[in-house]
Amino acid sequence: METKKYELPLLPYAYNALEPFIDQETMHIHHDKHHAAYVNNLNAAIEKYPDLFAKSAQELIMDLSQVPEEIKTAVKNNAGGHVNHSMFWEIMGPGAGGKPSGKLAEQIKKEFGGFEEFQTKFNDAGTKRFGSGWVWLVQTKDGKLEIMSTSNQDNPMSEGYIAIMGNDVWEHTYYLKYKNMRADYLKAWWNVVNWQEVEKRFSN
Ligand code: MN3
Repeated sequence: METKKYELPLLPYAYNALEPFIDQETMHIHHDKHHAAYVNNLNAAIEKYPDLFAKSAQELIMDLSQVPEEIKTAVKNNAGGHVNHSMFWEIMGPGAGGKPSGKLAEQIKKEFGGFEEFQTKFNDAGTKRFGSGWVWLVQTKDGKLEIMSTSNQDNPMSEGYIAIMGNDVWEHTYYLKYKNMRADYLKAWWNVVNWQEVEKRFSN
């Protein structure tokens, strides 16, 4: 059987494209080292059960019961890291920011009271996540929006949610520029959110 290894996607813009909100050096370390390590570690784990290379990283984390016990934790962490970061690069962009539009904007207004209220709640959930993890806007099976946070590289897809957008609150995301001020990073991050990409992930 032919095995196709998981690959690190190219950053869809220049490393300095998100300046001044996310600095170039952070982007290099984050993409070229951290994300690359998740991909390499995922490949190393799956080598032992190469039939699993037929599944996408997303398929792996959506149903971890199909993954042998011996590599389950490695797959959860590293397929999660691969899926989460692949999304993260795509939902950011240069000259982005602003607000969502269309159906997503309407539903955010309906469920959170308004865009600013939504941002405050999202930032709050990201600030309160203890240690390393992610903060998410997810859609439930019945189509409702929720804000949640997860630890480590856990993805809400493993719990049956659709991940619409997520922000990485591991220190490696912000420490060079923002030091310990995670809340400042969370506020600045809205300036690089590519709402067109986020809206693609929202189904209505
Ligand atoms: Mn990260």
